[in-house]
Amino acid sequence: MHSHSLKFLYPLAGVTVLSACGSSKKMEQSRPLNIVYIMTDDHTRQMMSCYGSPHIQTPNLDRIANGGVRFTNAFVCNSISGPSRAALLTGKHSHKNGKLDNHTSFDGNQQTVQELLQKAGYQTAMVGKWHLESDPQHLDYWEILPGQGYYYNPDFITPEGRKQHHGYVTDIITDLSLDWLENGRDKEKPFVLFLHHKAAHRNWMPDTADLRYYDNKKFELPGNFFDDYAGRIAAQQQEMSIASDHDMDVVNDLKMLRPGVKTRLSQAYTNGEYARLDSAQKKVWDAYYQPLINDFYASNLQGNELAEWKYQRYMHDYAATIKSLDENIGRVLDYLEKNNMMENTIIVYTSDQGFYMGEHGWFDKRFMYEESFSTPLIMQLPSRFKQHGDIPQLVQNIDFAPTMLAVAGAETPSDIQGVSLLPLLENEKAPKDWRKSLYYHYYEFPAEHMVKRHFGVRTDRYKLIHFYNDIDEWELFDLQTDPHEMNNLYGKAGYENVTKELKTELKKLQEQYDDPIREQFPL
Ligand code: SGN
Ligand code: CA
Repeated sequence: MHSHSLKFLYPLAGVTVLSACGSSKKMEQSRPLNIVYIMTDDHTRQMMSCYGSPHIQTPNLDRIANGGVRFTNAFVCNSISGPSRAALLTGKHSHKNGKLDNHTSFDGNQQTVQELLQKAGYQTAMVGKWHLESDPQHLDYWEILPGQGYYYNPDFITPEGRKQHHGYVTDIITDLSLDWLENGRDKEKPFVLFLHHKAAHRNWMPDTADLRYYDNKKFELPGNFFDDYAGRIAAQQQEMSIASDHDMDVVNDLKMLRPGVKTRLSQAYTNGEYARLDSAQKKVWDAYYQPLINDFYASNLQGNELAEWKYQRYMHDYAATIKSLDENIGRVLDYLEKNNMMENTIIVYTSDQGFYMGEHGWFDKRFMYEESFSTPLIMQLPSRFKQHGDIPQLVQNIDFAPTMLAVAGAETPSDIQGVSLLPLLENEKAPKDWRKSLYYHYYEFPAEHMVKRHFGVRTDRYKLIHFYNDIDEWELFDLQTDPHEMNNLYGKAGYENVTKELKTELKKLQEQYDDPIREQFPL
């Protein structure tokens, strides 16, 4: 068996010949692997037990990690939804695919991975959060949420127009995906299924069935919850603080709805998610939240007590939202197992970026700090792959497209900037010349949460960030001695050489990826 471990890499021509003569079962085993690419929204490693979450268990995600690999250094190139999705589909950094922030529309006429996979004989499907504004192209099947979509009774956009489905979004996205796997696809062809969940995006609306699941849980406060942001100017000026009533809204985010109480975002809740609950759902919802609402307004918490209460409610609702997500991932795994598809399918689980679960006192993402720059990445692999367990190499979301193309045995066009992860999966020893640093560039400012524009470089040990636009600040962190990035070493004595080396590396990356920003800030 092992001597044939590279068999799935043969080109498309071979597939056609085989599929014309082989029995269907034999063909299933010898043709290129199927890809089930599951991407959630804002799901972070701190909330996955396979990444050692101090908070919750995610047993079905553990199944994926146990059946393959866990990347311990996976990152995004721009920590926000639309740009992350564009990087996935193009294999390019934001300045090359044109999707710099959530507000610009993605040019769908450019080369995409689903187009190349389709040409290589794959069936292509996309279900769930799309968030690229322009219409999907080169997908044999698609059913997507408009914009962020809703948790309850969500609308979907399809090639035939809009449809509303009754129920909870994580269930529905899974139902649609399983239905396509069972009834929609051409079973003679390999496929890629992009299964893109809305969970666990703000404002963290759990399934009514899971509302009480974490009720007896007290979530441990991160050590730097009361961070004072000393030495980090951009961090002082963000608007994503749990403690701030402006940033984290007690009604919209924490559901403390009471007649007469108006907050910045209370209408977003009453006209949005809350309004979408049907009467049965609303009954269960209100029965759960009303006593909490009564207690909350009666206790009149202030200061740190209020901040900690907000943290507990945030963590509770986020965790309960993940409960349904994990169960629905289990349904997908069960289906693939039951249909003997584990040996001809790679299952990827990742998120559009990481998230803050109270670290630095925050929710949301955007910063190049570890919690949001990183993204979970685990894969269930057929047994012919040699690699198992942890993969520590630096990888990035621009690597997904070339990885999928390599799995398909298709050529990767030279303008794709990521690299295939297959060599890391196939061999127990990683290639010696694997990349030594990663490039990051975030653009969405001024905008919600007010995270300044910045770019930077991360190596195994260090991170150098430059914040620009209406600010001109540098930050340097030693991740070995300061994993929580509290101590900005930039400009401190003794770090001159490290800084110089990192600037040289940053310059090299900006040249390699051809980021025009380098003309504005020559290094
Ligand atoms: C919404 C959220 C923000 C979030 C962005 C981007 N506000 O605007 O908190 O940062 O989405 O998220 S909300 O009041 O509408 O919930 S992303 O994952 O799509 O990039
Ligand atoms: Ca997101």
